[in-house]
Amino acid sequence: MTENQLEQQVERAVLVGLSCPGFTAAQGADERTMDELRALAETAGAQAVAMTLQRRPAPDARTFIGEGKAEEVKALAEANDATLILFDNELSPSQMRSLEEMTGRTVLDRSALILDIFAQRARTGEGKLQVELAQYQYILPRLSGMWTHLVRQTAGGGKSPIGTRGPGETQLETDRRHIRRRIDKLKSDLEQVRQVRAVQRRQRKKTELPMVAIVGYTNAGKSTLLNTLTGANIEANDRLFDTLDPTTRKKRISDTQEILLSDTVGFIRKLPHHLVSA
Ligand SMILES: Nc1nc2c(ncn2[C@@H]2O[C@H](COP(=O)(O)OP(=O)(O)OP(=O)(O)O)[C@@H](O)[C@H]2O)c(=O)[nH]1
Ligand SMILES: [Mg+2]
Repeated sequence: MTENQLEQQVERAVLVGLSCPGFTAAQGADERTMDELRALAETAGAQAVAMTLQRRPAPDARTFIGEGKAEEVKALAEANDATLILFDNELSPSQMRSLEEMTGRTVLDRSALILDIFAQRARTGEGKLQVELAQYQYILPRLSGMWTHLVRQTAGGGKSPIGTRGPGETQLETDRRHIRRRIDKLKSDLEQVRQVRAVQRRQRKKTELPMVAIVGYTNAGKSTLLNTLTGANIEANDRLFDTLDPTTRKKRISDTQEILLSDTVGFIRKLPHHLVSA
């Protein structure tokens, strides 16, 4: 593959954030969360080509950032050849739709982006079930219109454009009831997985080994630490949410004492609440 072809595969994105005096930390955007959004975009396979942080007294009901700013974002996208506009804040379904109509570009918010990364990364059965559940829960209230123009492929697909790795198109646009049924099914499947896990946990408790978890911000070096301490062969990479399916290893810490050491999924600011259990 030539370099030119490679370049074409990377989606170019304009990053947008809005700061308002009345916003909570979870609602707002600032330089720090915008930096994080850039890292999230790169992890998802997009290149941030422009960035703008808007301040206004309150969000605009229709366009969120205000009509004038939306025009500016459109011009930025045109000037930079961007196909994608990524918001650091959560948008309402109708705001997303208005912005897509105004800019002629795919508009995604932070939650959609994180969901997309999770869909790329989940490896185990349980991880995949949880991501699919979170995707459906995110999509359900947004069904009317917004996703319909996106060409959706199968969940977890590798090649589809960012924001389109999700459940298939036909179900989404037409059948809310189908999605609700699917959500129920996923929940009951997960419940079964949980019961199996509970049994495993009880067995582990019977062995009476103390459990230690390595926790911290995503990309902090948790998996690397577990690898170093136990010789486990977990992937450790310089990208966000590399580990979604945590590993546990036994570790001898003295002549008489062994412990169980677990890797965990990293923290990030403003994680969409549907994804917390995942
Ligand atoms: N300079 C430096 N880099 C480190 C250190 N520990 C890990 N890294 C690097 O930091 C990056 C992230 O490490 P990981 O172990 O994958 O981080 P993590 O906390 O498991 O990240 P997630 O699974 O994404 O939450 C990798 O590129 C590591 O090589 C360290 O002590 N010093
Ligand atoms: Mg890790």
